Amino acid sequence: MERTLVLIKPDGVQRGMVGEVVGRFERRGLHLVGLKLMVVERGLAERHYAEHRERPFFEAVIDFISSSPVVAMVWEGPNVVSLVRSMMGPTNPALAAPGTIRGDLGVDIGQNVVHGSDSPARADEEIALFFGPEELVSWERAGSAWIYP
Ligand code: IDP
Ligand code: MG
Repeated sequence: MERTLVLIKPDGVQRGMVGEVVGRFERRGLHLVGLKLMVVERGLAERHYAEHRERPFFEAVIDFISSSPVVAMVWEGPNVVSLVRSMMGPTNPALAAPGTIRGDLGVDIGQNVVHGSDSPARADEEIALFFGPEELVSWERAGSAWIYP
């Protein structure tokens, strides 16, 4: 069973989109194993976005993700990494299809509502950055056999 890190970014929290975003993953049948509201301090932001250190937008991304609280979540399910990425839509909401989170809720490439890990290996690293093992809960969701046969 795969896991992925999802962040509802500061714009999503400030705009009252927490329930909207969480509800989409719940309705899809994904399994929630971790969730918290938190402020991302700059050190964590820089580790999280380390792959973009040389990019021109790096400072702006660090400023933005640390500017206001985020909701950090871990979701579990078969192929959950790519499934969440397809539900998010592409990085630039202007190119995201209606029906995706970014295509329905965003217009700006910086303020694009959500983050989702881009590979299972990266997901494991990002989950370890944002959550201690004691914060992740193993539980059985009622009716899960009707989602994952
Ligand atoms: P992703 O969030 O779809 O995985 P990445 O390429 O990993 O996209 O970029 C990380 C974040 O950096 C994006 O979600 C977006 O907020 C921001 N970003 C990416 N490219 C640009 C850009 O060209 N201008 C401004 N911000 C960008
Ligand atoms: Mg990325």
